[in-house]
Formats: sequence, C-alpha cells, structure tokens
Amino acid sequence: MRPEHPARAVRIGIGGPVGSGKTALVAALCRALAGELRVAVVTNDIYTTEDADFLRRAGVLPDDRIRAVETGCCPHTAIRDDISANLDAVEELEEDLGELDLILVESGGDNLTATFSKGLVDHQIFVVDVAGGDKVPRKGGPGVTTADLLVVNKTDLAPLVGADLGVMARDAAARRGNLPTVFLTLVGDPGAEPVTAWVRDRVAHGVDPAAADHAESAPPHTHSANAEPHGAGAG
Ligand SMILES: Nc1nc2c(ncn2[C@@H]2O[C@H](COP(=O)(O)OP(=O)(O)O)[C@@H](O)[C@H]2O)c(=O)[nH]1
Ligand SMILES: [Mg+2]
Repeated sequence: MRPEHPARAVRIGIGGPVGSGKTALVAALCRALAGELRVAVVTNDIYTTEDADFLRRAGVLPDDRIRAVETGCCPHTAIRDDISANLDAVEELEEDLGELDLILVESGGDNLTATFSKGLVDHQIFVVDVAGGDKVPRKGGPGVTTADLLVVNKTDLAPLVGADLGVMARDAAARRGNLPTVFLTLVGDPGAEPVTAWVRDRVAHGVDPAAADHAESAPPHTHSANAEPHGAGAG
C-alpha cells in the first residue's frame, strides 16, 4: 500500500461549511487508516484548538500526530492566500515524526468559495451536508465544482430535513462533470468507506514530483490584498 519511495507525505485538504462533518470525517479516516498508513493531521480554527482537542480526546491518533493552527483570520485566508502557518505545521510534523504517508489538513469551517492552495495540499475533499438543504450542490462555488472529491454527508438526516438526494446527485453531476461525488452518513458508516477507499487510492499513487516541486517553490508568505472579508466560521 505504501509507495516505495515517497518524496513526502500525500497532503489532502478537507474543507466545507461549519458543521458539515469535517472533523468527524477526519476522525473516521484516522481510525480507518492509522493501522496501515503513517498518518498525521493539521486542524484550523480561528481562535481555539477545538478540533485538535476533539481528535486528541477521541484518541484517533497519538497526540503528537495532531497539530492545531489558530488562524486568527478568515479560514480560507489560511488555506489559500497566506498558507505559511499551515505549511509550517505540515513541515514540523514531518520533521518531528519522520517519514509519513498521509497528512490531512482540515480547514476552519467556511463558505462555498473556500478552496485550498495547491501549494499546501495535493488533493482536496469538500464536505457539505444534507441539512443545509438539497440546493447546496446547485449553488456551486469552487468547493463544490472543483474539489477532487465532493462528500455529501449526513444522508441519515435527509428524510428529517426533506432533502432529496436524487436532486443533489443530479446537480452535483451537472456542476462537476467527471469529478466524483459520494453520499455519506458517518452515523451509518463510521468507517466512511467510500472516502477511505478514495484516500487510500490517492496515497497509493503517491505525490506527483511536479506537485512536490510546485509546493516547494510556491510563494507561501504572500498575503493576498483581495482576501474576502467574509465566511468566518469555527468548524
Ligand atoms: N446525523 C449525523 N450527524 C453527523 C454526521 N457527521 C457528523 N455529524 C455531527 O455533526 C456535527 C458537526 O460535525 P463536525 O465534524 O464537528 O463538523 P465540522 O464543523 O465540519 O468539523 C457533530 O455533532 C457531528 O457528530 C452524520 O453523518 N450524520
Ligand atoms: Mg471541524
């Protein structure tokens, strides 16, 4: 399963609105994969270390494999515009722990416009949930339209909130072309089987050497003047 000569760990970003289930998905992935891969996690919150604390309490990984970045700003700024704090956290994990196979970076909860810089992660998962209404995939935005994997979580709640999964599947397909979408319930599928399989596959393919170079040459310390002043969240 492990690539023979990993240049560095595969980095996967997990973004999406507050409360959609990003931390719960990170926990599920750690539980499912920690026995077969060397996994570490970076969490992002605005003013707290809430998500890292949750993961540590849940015991999904040893404490030293979980790092918290306190963004102090809109979450998307820290994953897209000024990624230096996140890059530092990722690199510190690799320095302290030695070779790793997979680093998951959870964004602070944000709106539908948030995406990760390619200088920070190799692949991105965008998590929405059915409780936000079945209109969410139709509304589009870069998270929904361009993420490498779209996860529509909390399908167990669909009957309770009147969300039509067929509509969500149709709209997601229309927005995303050939990019994959999976429907998930972490209540019914605590191992997040389809997402775990997708992540396992990404790790098996390893890091594209060009992407590794790109990450090293990316200008992480620039602070975008046009960062959008909205969308703050703590999830
Ligand atoms: N019913 C249901 N609740 C879920 C599911 N996934 C996550 N949750 C709950 O949704 C809430 C928010 O999840 P969390 O992972 O903190 O969301 P985040 O803000 O995106 O990191 C928590 O209470 C989770 O237990 C799911 O599939 N079904
Ligand atoms: Mg969270």
